[in-house]
Amino acid sequence: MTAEYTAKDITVLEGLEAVRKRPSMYIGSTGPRGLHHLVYEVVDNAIDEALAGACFNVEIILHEDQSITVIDDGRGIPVDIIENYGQPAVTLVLTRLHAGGKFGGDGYKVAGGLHGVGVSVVNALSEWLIVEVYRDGKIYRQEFERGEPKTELEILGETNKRGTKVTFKPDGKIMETISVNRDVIAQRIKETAFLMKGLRIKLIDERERPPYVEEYCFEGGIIDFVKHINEAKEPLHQNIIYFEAKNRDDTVLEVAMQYNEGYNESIFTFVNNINTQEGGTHLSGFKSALTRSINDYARKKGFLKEKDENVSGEDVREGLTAIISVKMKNPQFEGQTKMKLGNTEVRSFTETVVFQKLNEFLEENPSDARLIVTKIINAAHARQAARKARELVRRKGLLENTSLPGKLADCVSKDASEAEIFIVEGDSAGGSAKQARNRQFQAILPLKGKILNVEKARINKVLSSEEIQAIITAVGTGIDEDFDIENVRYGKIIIMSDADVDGAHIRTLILTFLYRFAQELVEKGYVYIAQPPLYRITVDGKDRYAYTEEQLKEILNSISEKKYTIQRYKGLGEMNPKQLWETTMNPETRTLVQVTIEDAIRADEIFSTLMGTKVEPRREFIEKYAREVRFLDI
Ligand code: 28F
Repeated sequence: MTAEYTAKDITVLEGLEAVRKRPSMYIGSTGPRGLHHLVYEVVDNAIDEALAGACFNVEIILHEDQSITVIDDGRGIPVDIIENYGQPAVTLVLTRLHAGGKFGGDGYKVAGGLHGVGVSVVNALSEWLIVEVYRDGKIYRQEFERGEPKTELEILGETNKRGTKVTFKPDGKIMETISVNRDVIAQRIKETAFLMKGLRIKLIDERERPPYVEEYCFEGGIIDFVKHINEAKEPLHQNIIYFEAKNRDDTVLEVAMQYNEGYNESIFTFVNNINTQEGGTHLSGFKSALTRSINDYARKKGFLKEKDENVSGEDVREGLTAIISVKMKNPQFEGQTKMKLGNTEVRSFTETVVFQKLNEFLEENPSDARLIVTKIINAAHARQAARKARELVRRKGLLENTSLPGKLADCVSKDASEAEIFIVEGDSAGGSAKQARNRQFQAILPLKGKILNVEKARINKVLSSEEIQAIITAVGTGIDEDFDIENVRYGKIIIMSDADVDGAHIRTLILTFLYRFAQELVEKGYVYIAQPPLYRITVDGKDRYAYTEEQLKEILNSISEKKYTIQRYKGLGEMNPKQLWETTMNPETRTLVQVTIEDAIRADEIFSTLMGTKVEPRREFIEKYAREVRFLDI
């Protein structure tokens, strides 16, 4: 045996141990996010088979014992013995780190972000895993424990099926939680189904009686995706613009787009079904083609009169919903989170295709074209007006830190890492909060009732709202193009509103504003929601607080014989400063819910549904989520 062989062997052993020792290096975290990564890793392998054109059905089953099964009807992981290793390919795939590409696996490979670490990582982090392969008329099976083979690869019998089935139970010794959130999985599966036209993906949750079953299959692909996003909005034109093209390297580009009556841009880009959240060459190619095509058309048809009059990139994207999906052999991912496509050839390919096909669409659909161009020219005019308004505001010093709003009760500390601001609904609650706070590090900004609904207004209108100006000035970062996180004055921006429907509305309005105009604050975890209690229960002269109806029941059960009084808080204003401090503001005793953007699409959906102009989807949403609205966690 050569020294080299021994060395290789050791590396492999270390590989699997390394995964168990430092799981976060491979799956990001051992919390819920990491757990879902394990599921995606296995699902993505099935989706890769579909990308290769070899699989049409995928099934995901969440079992009662918290194990998870994924089945596809692809070619089945190869089982032949690999030379030099003396083991079946499937065993190597499950026990070697990054074995995926090593044995000449071709076709599309998912390799972005945290995905594509390889199913061996899932195996290493599973209490047990069973793989079954249906291939060449036979059923193959092998079992593993914590990444190590417990059986040889055995032939169980015969079958006329094809495909791969993996069942695994995440290791509770490593993962903080092993209970998969069905909605999180469903959201992602749905997205994948949109991107893989015609692929049937079934989700079964056996942890419920009777089991919950949902099937996702979209014959329209990304056209259905755009329809879905625009469902809660008012489409500007009937026809969804769609095109598809393939280049010499077999790179497939698909674009679907439709304008709506709103003002926000919702462009989502994907490479091999991975959401490229930082964009990249496909996005920049699309943007420049869109701007060029619209300007050319608008000039040619006399919408733009002056020779040097142009609409800007921002103008042509106002109210645009678009999906750009690229499927390609060797994607290069760049950027901070490896979610930006780097391949330069994709830029020119996308730009050429989009320019040509968009020109065709505009020529062939003159009534849609007129609606679109008119909207864009309105946007350009509004933007010029907004620029003037902003300059005016800037000149007044309102976007800078020079003059803080009069009603802000600022804190003593100027250190953003300890300072926090409570944005409070109403003057009376504001008064209580001012008395309750620790003025060393807690600032209070009382707002007068409802703030402007920014989903329905353009930026100049937004900026002219007094309440919005107060928030901007107090927080210090500026907004939109002027946004700079360096200038943030507080490390925590805490929205404190009543625990009722009105309070939820105000909270959502503030969140919408922050999400649209200071997204980085949300992304970087600066934004929190205070959790005031619903009830105060007094027993033996001592106060206890219930934050949910369940907690109230628990407390009432636990004190069954004793005399008690109960107060239902209808608003923050009903609490005295001491109670407000104890329950909602004191860092030692309060709970805050951090607002995170897990998924820009979901957030966009929620905001459009809650804030948009259409009444019906909004009512449906509120009915569906009425109970959760209190903890709206986007
Ligand atoms: C339940 C999750 O993992 N499905 C998979 C295949 C198919 C092939 C493959 C997978 C070859 C040796 C690298 C078959 N025939 N579902 C899955 N289906 N992996 S994973 O090949 C892996 C490469 O090592 C496959 C021909 N080519 C590829």
